[in-house]
Amino acid sequence: MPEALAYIGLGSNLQSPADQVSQAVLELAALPQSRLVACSSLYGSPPMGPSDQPDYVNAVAALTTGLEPRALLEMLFEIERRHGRERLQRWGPRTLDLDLLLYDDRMIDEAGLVVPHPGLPQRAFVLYPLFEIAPELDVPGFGPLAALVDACPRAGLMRIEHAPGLKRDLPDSFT
Ligand code: 5RX
Ligand code: CA
Ligand code: CA
Repeated sequence: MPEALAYIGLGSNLQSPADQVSQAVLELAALPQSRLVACSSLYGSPPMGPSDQPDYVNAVAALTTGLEPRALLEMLFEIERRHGRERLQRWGPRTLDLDLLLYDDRMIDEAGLVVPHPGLPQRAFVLYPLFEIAPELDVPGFGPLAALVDACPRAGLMRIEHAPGLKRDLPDSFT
């Protein structure tokens, strides 16, 4: 079965968000037929959307996978459930949110499965971590990632640390 390259967005703002995100990266790495090939630093940012909730920790991971998009999505939901994800209010606080951002260069628009993720072009907490690990990427339907980053204010997004066990050197110019 052919391997695809998928990018996953991670977010948490409850119950030790940095630990939730770091642990979830390890669970992504352990998915069947999949290998973790890159992971961004962790980033902190104020909530977008409803503002009456704690700040978030976000990151983006890259996986090569033999899983089809729908199978991968189901496994992301399973990891969210293991982290005690409860769906109370739309865009409310959560222990863990995993979004399938990109799957190869495919454009998918099915019930519950839209790729590229529709929020991607406007969300600093997705664009900047993604750019850290894939600066040359073209986003299907939206063009060069670098142009999306240039058009998107950081909106308080701060790089806070490397993902544990995945420390790498970044250029000194990198903030
Ligand atoms: C709704 C995102 C409206 C943006 C959402 C996160 C807008 C968030 C997250 C941060 C949400 C979806 N804010 N808000 N990180 N998720 N910083 O992961 S809800 Cl405009
Ligand atoms: Ca999300
Ligand atoms: Ca989600």
